Amino acid sequence: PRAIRLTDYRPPAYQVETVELRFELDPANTRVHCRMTVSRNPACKVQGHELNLYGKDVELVRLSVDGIERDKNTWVIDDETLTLSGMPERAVVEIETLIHPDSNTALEGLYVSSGMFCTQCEAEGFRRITWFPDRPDVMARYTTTLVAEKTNYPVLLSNGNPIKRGELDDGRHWATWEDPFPKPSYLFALVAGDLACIEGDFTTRSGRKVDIRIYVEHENRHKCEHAMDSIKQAMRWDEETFGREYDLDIFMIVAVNDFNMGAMENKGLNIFNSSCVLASPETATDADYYNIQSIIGHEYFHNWSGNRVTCRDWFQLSLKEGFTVYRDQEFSADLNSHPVKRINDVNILRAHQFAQDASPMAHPVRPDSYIEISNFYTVTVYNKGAEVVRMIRTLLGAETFRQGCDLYFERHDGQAVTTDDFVAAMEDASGIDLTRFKRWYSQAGTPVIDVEDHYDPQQQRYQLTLRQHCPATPGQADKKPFHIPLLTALLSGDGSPLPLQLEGTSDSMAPQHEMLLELFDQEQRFTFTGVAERPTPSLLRGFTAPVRLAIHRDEQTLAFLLANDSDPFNRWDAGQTLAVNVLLKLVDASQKQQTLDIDATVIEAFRATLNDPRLDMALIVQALSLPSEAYLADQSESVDVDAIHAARMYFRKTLAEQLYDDFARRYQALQSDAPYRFDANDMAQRSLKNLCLSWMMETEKQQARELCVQQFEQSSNMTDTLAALSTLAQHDFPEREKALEDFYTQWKDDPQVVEKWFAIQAGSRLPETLQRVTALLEHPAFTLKNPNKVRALIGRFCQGNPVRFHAADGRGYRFLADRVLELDSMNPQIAARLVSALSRWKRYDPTRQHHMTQQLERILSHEPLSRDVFEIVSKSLD
Ligand code: HT7
Ligand code: ZN
Repeated sequence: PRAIRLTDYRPPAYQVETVELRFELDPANTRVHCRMTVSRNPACKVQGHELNLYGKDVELVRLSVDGIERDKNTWVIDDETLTLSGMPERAVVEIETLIHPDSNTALEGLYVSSGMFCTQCEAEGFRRITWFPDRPDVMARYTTTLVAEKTNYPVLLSNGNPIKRGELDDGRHWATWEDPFPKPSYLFALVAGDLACIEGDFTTRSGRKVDIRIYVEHENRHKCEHAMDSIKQAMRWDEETFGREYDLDIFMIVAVNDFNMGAMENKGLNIFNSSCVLASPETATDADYYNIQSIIGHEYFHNWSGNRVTCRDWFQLSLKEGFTVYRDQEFSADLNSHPVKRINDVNILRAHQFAQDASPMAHPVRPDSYIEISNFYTVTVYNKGAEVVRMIRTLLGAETFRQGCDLYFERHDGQAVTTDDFVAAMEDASGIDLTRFKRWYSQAGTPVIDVEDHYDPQQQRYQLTLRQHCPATPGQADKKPFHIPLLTALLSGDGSPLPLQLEGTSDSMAPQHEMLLELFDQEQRFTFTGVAERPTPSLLRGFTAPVRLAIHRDEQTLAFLLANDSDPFNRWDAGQTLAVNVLLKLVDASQKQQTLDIDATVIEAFRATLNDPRLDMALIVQALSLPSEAYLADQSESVDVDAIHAARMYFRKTLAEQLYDDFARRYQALQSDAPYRFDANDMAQRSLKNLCLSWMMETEKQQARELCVQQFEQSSNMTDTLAALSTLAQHDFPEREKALEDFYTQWKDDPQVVEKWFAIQAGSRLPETLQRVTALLEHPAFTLKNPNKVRALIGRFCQGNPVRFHAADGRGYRFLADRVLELDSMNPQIAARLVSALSRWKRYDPTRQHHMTQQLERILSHEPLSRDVFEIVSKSLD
């Protein structure tokens, strides 16, 4: 397979003005008629009258230009590209194709899921429907007619507004939809099926009444209230925060059971994985409710950041994804809690994106080459991309940033643009030069900032020396310095932030207690004057840049920051660093087979946090959640999976024994009979209660076991039931099997709950987990054809259970490779996501390295192999 490069980008020779599509829907053979008006693109400077169309797995029945039938000799097909030469300046091109939705297991293009037709066209799925200039910079107006048998497919949907419908005399009916907004083909969608419709409405601030419709399978109609509330919240929030209004008369969401990702922002017709829409207190957890709200927000916000203004090419993916993740993060924070949201987002970034940046798959936020674009829907493009937007907001200030956004939307409405265009709008709105800042888009890797400080009590001067470097990444050995915003405070002995005066700047009227330091060069020195005592620096407050801080702080300093820092993020971060330091010492002791021990001050710091009445409950939960094994692995020179697991287990058991009474007291005090509400306060209470339960269970005391079983049996909401069940699943007690069985019997008809049941078993740290997971592959509720089931069982085991997946004899790796090879011909996107669990083999000991590379080579030698899996495996072995 060939790599596609950003430097090879050329504007298309032809633009498409209008597209008329007619689908005669039939699961085995769907006939697609596409009529498009094309014209030469003035932006294309090369001479020539060649129209390039892309197609994959479509049978070409007929092709005509201006009504004249063309035969095979008048075009050339090379792989996925069909080139029609001798095209006039303007023409009407008509194409008829046959496709086979019921055998489409890749879930790209048009396919059948639980008896309904649906589509997924991003990134390059439209070419599986018809031959078409399937690239994001070709934007056209679509009119779509769907024809289908009426009893099985009473609901016929596409983008835009419904304009006509009718019946045929052979039992079929039809509907025509018209989308007034020009869009790229990746935003095209259709749905046909027997679905229930839940209706709501929203009046925009300019007075437009929008009908909101959620389509789901009939048995799920009672699970849509939260999604409906979330849509209205998102519509309101985007008006208030970004001044963006909805622009069609209808906004629709459809829930689909078989879906490769979470959801898709098709214009006016968002298609969602059922697990990201459906919720009821009995079947969905707080985390599900939270997730649904944020994903609904995310897809809705794409209506502007992605649909009205879209990407010129797929290298610009972060233009819409990074910006939209930033927008959904702010939405969730505004509706729930800012510090908790920030902590969760940084946890994801550090555990997954930093790891990707340090792997063979490292790539810039704007990649410069790819083999298969589906492999670039990554934490780097999404989450680091969001951090880049957040840094721009930090540098410009909230108000100017909003002006920059307004300018960007106004300037580029209806266009397909680049991340450079986004940054240019920010520069023009603010007058700030972001030339160097743009390196965040083009350079991969996580910068490291070394911190050195010096205090001179005589001069009352405090000096911070900051040096940055960035490790090499594939194809980028040397990096230029990044422009890094570092929000900083200096804390006095009692924890209050000191007034700040930077040497060389004039006195400001109101003294600042927090200052944005901007790092541009490899080394910079900041000198603060009038500092009356040796301060404790509080750097990178709120995590203002996606960097690693290399700063030596002893346990006393970290404990001080944990107790006193006025920035809630840094307070939490100090606690995490303290825990990491203790855990890494335990790892070291475990490797040397020394006795393990934890200092009493650490235990007392945890006790004080648990019992602090002033602390927000949600923040207590964050503070008492130990760094994950994945994060500890990232912090280690070379990963010793078993020692990391042993150290973490020892920490959990010791702390649980020592604080048992405190946990039990809090657990009892947090009991409540109130009906379930999705509300920040109630959620914080439930999560603290369940955190106490899981710590108590580490002691394996009879009382804890009984409480856990009691909660499992008596709770009326899935958050508490699942918390009890997941805790039980970690312990080899007889209660465990019974609970797992009872749970399945109760919920076997609810696919989303069955997914949880698979995931809990796959995530168990018990030694027999791989055997259990292997046996579950044969379970009647499991199928490789459903991505949610694959993610729940195989994904959870390989990506969320390090100690069992990385078994020293390589069983876990062989299991994964077997599944990847089985899946590759069915659904390459999902196979490629799974195989990335083997990418970081260099971080492990020689025996594991050998087992991992053996499996990677085994996969690579398999024929045929999809582009998706080929790219990940070959880059991993490079
Ligand atoms: N823009 C979408 C990305 C996407 C996708 C969604 C579903 C299935 C396959 C997909 N490939 C790419 C989702 C989003 O980020 O909003
Ligand atoms: Zn998105």
